[in-house]
Amino acid sequence: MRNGATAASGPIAARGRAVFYPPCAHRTGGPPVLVLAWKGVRLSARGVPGSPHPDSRRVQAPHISRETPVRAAELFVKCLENEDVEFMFGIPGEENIDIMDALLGSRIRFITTRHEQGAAFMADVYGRLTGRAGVCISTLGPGATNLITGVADANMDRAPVVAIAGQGSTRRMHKESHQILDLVNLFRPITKYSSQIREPDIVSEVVRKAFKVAQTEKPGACFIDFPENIAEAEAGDRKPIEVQAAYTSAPPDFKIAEAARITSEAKCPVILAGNGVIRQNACDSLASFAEVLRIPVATTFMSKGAIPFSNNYSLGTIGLKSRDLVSFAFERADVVICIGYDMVEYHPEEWNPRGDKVIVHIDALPAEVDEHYIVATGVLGDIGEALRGIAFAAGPKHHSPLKALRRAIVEEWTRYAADQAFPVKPQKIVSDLREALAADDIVICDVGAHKMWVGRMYRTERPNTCIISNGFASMGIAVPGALAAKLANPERKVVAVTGDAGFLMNSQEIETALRYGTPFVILIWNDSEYGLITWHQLRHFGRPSHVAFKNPDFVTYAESFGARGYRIEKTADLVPTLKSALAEDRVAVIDCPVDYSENMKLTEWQTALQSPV
Ligand SMILES: Cc1ncc(C[n+]2csc(CCOP(=O)(O)OP(=O)(O)O)c2C)c(N)n1
Ligand SMILES: [Mg+2]
Repeated sequence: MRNGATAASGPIAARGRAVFYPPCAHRTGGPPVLVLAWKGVRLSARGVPGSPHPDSRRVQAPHISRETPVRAAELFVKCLENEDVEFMFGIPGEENIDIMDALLGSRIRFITTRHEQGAAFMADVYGRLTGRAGVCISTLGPGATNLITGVADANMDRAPVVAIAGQGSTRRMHKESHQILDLVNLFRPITKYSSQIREPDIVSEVVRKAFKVAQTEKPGACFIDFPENIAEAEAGDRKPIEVQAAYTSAPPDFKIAEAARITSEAKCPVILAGNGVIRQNACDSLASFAEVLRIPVATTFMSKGAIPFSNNYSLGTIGLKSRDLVSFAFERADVVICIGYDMVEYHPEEWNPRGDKVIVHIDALPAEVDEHYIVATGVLGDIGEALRGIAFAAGPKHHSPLKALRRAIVEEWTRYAADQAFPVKPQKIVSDLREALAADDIVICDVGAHKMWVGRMYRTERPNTCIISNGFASMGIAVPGALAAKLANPERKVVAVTGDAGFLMNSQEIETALRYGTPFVILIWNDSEYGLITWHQLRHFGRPSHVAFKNPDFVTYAESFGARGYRIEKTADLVPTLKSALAEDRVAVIDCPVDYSENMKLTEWQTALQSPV
């Protein structure tokens, strides 16, 4: 509770100073808002919303009179605007009401979610797609702990995020007190920077630092804890700090020369491209590098689209723990050129089990220490500059022995296009999804067996068109992530691909999406199981253990929100249903039965696989 007052409820909120604000002008013709303050009590009366669109409730900044000192919460919101924050995702609580109130006067669009985890995943995917920090906010205690999974996901997937939590007063933090947790320490292991605003004077520095750290290579999550008594205190005439973007310097010439020499001497080099290539906008440089030097490229799950699959030097995606066709490129290779690669995405032991590969490491930062990743040379700095420099200095390969491998991969990826078996084979779902979507459209994939198939076989032509969480790899990201992707890219189609279990972890955000008028498609792979875990169990023990469950009727469930529901009854319906769903102007849910007997068939096929090169 704040200053002995009860929590704000209903249309009247009490707090503030002795100033009267006239009714505000409206941005979107919404209801009038009257804000009145008197003797430490501020009253705000809001009319009944006239329009169902939540934006209609947004109002322009009340004119703050000269006598009104700026509160720290108002300065905080100004600092967020200074960082060009477009959206904030979250749930209001008692201890963040000063920020919530200050947001009424802001151009920042607030997205009120139905779970803090949803808010954090939205910030996560927004950050990953735009390179600018996604922002999420919760109240203290349970609100903040609900943020944790999404914040950890962003941090490990190198997505810039600034997470904010309201906090109890600093006057009760030294003792046992209702809902108080040491949030700064709780968030420390899952962020790059975690700090509390202990004085109104430091608001601008803390916010600037959080955004700078979150957005600088390697990006990640930052956390700000904002105690309620500091948020409501006066901040005087403090201003936001000027935004100065950090830059990555060019790599040193002698390192470029060393990498060029190793590349020229290599007999059968292969490139492993990671998400850093996409983050640093080096995709075109990667394609030129591969073409000029005639070296094939495999991408990780998180860098799908870093090189177009239609490029003859693309070997598709590597990421399964088991041996796959693309693995033979690494078995054959003497030199592996790792570009923007993070081992959190795919462990080097998987492609360098004997530790005998010559590794060229090209990235913004030095490599993590790992006995399977001993680098011959590290080229640190701007990735595009490094690739251009090495391509200029190195000699091209005359013929890559890996060309036949691409033919085998293309053949495997296209074999299922006409398959009509029902339930639908995973390969066929991936193939139909590709057929229904344009090259620029966006897939947000959840975590499960479906992710293995999408990661392995979904063909991408552009970066950031297939978002897969493969650092933290948390279930539940797809539905909130799709909402954020649609907000960030309103002109593109978005599909959340999810398992039946992951879907129900954050399906409540369908309501959020409908409320904000953000249409996207949710494609549920329905197997009534934690399918990936079944797959692991069958591989290790030959039998499943406690992985089955029953699903609700997903079509009725979708319709109960006001979304559109579709059920796939035969395989031939999938493409037309996807196209109808994509044409909807609201959220559409497709319940697609999947035949996961293909999982173990893939395992058996992979075990018997002979190298085509
Ligand atoms: C939040 C979270 N809990 C548990 C896991 C471990 N896990 C990974 S995949 C998976 C099963 C996913 O099931 P479902 O969503 O139905 O997808 P399917 O594997 O059936 O395609 C589980 C439990 C995880 N990655 N994230
Ligand atoms: Mg499942």
